[in-house]
Amino acid sequence: MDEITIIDIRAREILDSRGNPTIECEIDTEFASETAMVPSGASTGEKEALELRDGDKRYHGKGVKKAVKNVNERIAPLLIGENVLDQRKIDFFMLEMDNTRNKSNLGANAILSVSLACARAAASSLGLPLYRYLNPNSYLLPIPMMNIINGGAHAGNSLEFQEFMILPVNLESFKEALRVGTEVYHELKNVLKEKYGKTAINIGDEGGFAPPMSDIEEPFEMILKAMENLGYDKNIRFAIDSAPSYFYNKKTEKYTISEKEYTNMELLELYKELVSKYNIVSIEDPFYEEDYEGFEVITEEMKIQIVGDDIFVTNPELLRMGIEKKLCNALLLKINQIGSITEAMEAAELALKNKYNVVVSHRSGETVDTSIADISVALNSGQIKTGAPCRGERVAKYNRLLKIEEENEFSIYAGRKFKSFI
Ligand code: 2PG
Ligand code: MG
Repeated sequence: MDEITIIDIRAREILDSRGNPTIECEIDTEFASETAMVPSGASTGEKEALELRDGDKRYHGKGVKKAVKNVNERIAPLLIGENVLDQRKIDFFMLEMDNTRNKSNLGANAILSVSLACARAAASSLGLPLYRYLNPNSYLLPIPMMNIINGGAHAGNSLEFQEFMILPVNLESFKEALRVGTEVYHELKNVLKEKYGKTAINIGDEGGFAPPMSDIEEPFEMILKAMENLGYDKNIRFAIDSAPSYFYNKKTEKYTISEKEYTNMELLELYKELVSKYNIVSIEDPFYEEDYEGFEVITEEMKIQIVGDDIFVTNPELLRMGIEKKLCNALLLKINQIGSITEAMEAAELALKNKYNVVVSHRSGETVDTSIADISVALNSGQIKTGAPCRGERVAKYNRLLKIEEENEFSIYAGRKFKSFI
């Protein structure tokens, strides 16, 4: 079948995992009806596509009625009658109608809700799971980067780094990896409770614990203890997302960690120390998004994965610049940063073609939409970042990956024999 007509498109305002409004879009074809829900970040890159919010009294200004209206009254009439299989054309129709650099006219949230619902409706109409529709040669189940200690903008504690993640590796399957990572998470809960008391097991936005720590080495020490208690020393690697817009001072161009100020090169030394002490295989956003010097030097000097999130915002143009300047060696792929499936896939392809790794990622404000699980498998990129194995909106993605693995006898778990990403 190469032509399946869009019969109806409807959007509505729903809530995300932080209780903020977001947009859900439903698309009907003759054969299927599918919905997509849009996530939302807290530590956003300055060049992300614009999330259209109402700015009035409702929901402290965060309502998305305007974006919903744009889908129902402007995008729907444009796309009803089009071929749902023509993802590229559908996305470009919306981009043309929007006609701005940052999607501020229709709203990136409005555009993405339709773009993603369109891909989901196309897959369902053909009777295919989303990953197989996006790529018939999907086979690689990703290493879950499980964010089990939260800091920065995602938690009410004093840790500057936003995410302390564990990667369960040297295991046969995704299913085993999820089990090992989850056991470490639960053991960490015991370790934290014992050391700091029960308030330490409150959780942050992505389901990781938010203990009252301020020393940057403490999270690693506590996780190490949990791993050792369980005998998983060989199965866990560490990754961090520094998300430094939270602790960077644009005026002084300094980074403040545990009340100490660092220049970018001093911060680099701190990273080197941490990497030599703990088994860290990946650092995301080690520097502020415009600190190109920091990114260039760290990518050159440290032979680990350096992931670009706020610096690239899933934008093919910015990624192209990064590739030329040799900034990072991996892309964090967040579809809502750019606002359409076509452009996000273009960014992923560009990265993979230039030997950059791709980490498919959730946002800190999420929904139970599981499309990113399928996208990570479709890209065979081998890495997904979707929080702790706790909180329904994060677990939904992990559970979806369990199903995908079960459906695919010939799939391979990306972390089966892991040495390093680089
Ligand atoms: C990040 C993300 C997701 P946010 O910085 O990588 O973990 O956070 O969605 O708040 O930008
Ligand atoms: Mg990040």
